Amino acid sequence: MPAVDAQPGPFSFDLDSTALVVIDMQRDFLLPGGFGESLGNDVSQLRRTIEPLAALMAAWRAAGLPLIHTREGHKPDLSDCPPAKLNRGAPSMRIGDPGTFGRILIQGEYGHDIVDELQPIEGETVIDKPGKGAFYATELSDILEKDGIKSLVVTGVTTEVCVHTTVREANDRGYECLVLADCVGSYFPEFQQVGLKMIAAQGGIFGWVAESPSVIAAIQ
Ligand code: C5J
Repeated sequence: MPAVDAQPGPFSFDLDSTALVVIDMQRDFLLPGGFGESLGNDVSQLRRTIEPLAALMAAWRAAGLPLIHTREGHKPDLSDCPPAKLNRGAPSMRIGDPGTFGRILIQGEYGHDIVDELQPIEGETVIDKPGKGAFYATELSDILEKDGIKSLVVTGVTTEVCVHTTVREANDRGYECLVLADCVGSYFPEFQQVGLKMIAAQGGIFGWVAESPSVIAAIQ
């Protein structure tokens, strides 16, 4: 059973029951000129994850292990977007408005899809989720159960929002979660730092934290 150096201690996982989850690496969040940047965010804080994540995905695929992508977004008629989410804050652009890359966070639009460097390949699961967590109103739970998955290696954006929500949901459902610090990103450096600390604090209150090279070495 491979094990990697992690916080708060070694993370062991079985190759037959571990999936890599890549959360919301979408153009709307990551591309310069897109929705994320329109909110005043520094997208370079997210874009630094692309290279290590591409290397991890290549190694994961080479090892023949299951890879699951998620995308946050909504139906074109916004029927799955609660008003509380749609109307939150005072952004210059809202979900569903026309943006640089099509209607913002709307399924089927260019901006809603995953960045070119990390596009899914045939056979990989893509979960469309209306919420921050990947379990809420999706088929993820059924897929993991059907495939006998017990551990998740979690990557993507943003650390303190969709990554945290998903890891907390997964932890409550009994999954062991390893979050990779170099493959998750926040627009806010302080949230990145504290977000990672929160996961591994108190003996790993809802997961472990490591770096991707140690996982790549463990699966080769
Ligand atoms: C946010 C996400 N931050 N994927 N989405 O709205 O974290």
